[in-house]
Amino acid sequence: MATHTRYTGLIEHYRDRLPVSDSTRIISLGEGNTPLIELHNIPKLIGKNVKIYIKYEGLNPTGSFKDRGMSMAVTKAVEDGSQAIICASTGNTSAAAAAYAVRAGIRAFVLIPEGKIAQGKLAQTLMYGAEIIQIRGNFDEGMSLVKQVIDHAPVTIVNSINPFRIEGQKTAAFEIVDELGRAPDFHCLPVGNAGNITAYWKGYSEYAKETNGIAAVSSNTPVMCGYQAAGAAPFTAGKMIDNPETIATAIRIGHPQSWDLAWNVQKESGGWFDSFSDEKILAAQKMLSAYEGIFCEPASATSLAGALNDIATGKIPEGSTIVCTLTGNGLKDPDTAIQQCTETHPVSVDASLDAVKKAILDNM
Ligand code: AN7
Repeated sequence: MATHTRYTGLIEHYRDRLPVSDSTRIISLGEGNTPLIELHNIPKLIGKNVKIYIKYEGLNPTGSFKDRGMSMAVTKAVEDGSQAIICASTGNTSAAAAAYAVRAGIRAFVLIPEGKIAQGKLAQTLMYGAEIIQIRGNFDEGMSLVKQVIDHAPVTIVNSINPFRIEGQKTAAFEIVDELGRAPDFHCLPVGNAGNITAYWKGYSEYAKETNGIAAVSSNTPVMCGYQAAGAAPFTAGKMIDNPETIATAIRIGHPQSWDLAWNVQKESGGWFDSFSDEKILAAQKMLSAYEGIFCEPASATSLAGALNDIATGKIPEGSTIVCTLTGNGLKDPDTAIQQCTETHPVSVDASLDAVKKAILDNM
C-alpha cells in the first residue's frame, strides 16, 4: 500500500541542512518540491543527443523561486523578533516578501521601479497588502536606497544579500540531485543579482561533500552557466553597468549584489557567463510554450536560450545531462506574452454552430 507523507515545505523537508532548531516557528506556504520535467520535443527539434530537464520554479506558491529563500529569510527574521521586512525588487522578490510577511503576521515594505515590473507581480504584491514604494528609478537605485534606509528604520532586509535567502534557495539543488540520483553535467540559470546561481552552487557543493547521505549522491558538481540579457549583462561586460535595459524586467539589473560570489561560482565550477538578445530570450520562451507546454516568464527563458546556444556551438557537448531552471511562471507577465502572439490572435466568430464548425474544420 502506498504511504502518504504530507509535504509541508522545504524547511521541514531539509531541516537538518538548514539553520533552524526544534523551537523555530517555520513560516511556510508549501514552497519547493517543484517538478523536474524532461524536455521531449525540443531535443528532437534541434537534432541533438542531450537530456534537458526543466526545474519548474514557477510552480512555487507565489510563482517564482524566490519563495524558497523567502520562507527561510522570513522564518529567521521572525525568530530574531523582527516586525518588518524590506526589499528592493524587480517584482518577484516583492511578491514573495509580501506573501511570507502576511503569513508571519509582520509588515513588508517593497521598493519597485515604477512602470518596470510585470503586471502579475504588481497584482500579487498589491493583493498581499505590502507597503509598496514605487521609485522613479531602476532596481539598482532601489537596492542602494534599501541598504541605506535599514540604518534608519527597524526593518530586516530580505534581498539575497540576506544569507538566509541563499540557504533556502540552495534546496533546489538538493531536490535535483535527490531526483536524478546525481548532479547534472551542466546547470543553466538566468542571472540578475546572481543570488540564485550562488545558492545552487552552495547546494550542489554541500551535497557533493557528503559521503553518507540518504540520496545516492554523485561526487560530481555541475558546470554552472549563467546567462543574462544583452542589455543588462554586467557579467559579460566584466563590470557593473548603469542603465540596464531588457524586456525581461526581472533581470533588468546592472549592479548585481552577489558579484564576487558569482565569479567564484564561475571559477570553482569551470562555468561561464554569456548574454543574449531580447529576441533570442523571447524565442526560447515561445519555444517552451509551443513545443513543450511549459510557460515561463521572459527572464526565465534566458536559461534555455543560453543552453540551446551552447549546445549548438558544442560548448555543451552531446551526451550531456542539462538542467535549466525556469525561475518564474509565465502568468507573471501576461502583457509580454500576448504582445508576442499578435499573428495568432484569437479569431472572433459569430456564436453559431456553423461559424464554430467552420473555425475548427478550416484549421484541421
Ligand atoms: C524570474 O525580484 O532580483 O540572479 O528583485 O525574478 O538570483 O537575482 C529577481 C530576479 C531570474 C535573477 N529570474 O535571479 C527581484 C529579482 C527571475 C527573477 C532572476 C530573477 P538572481
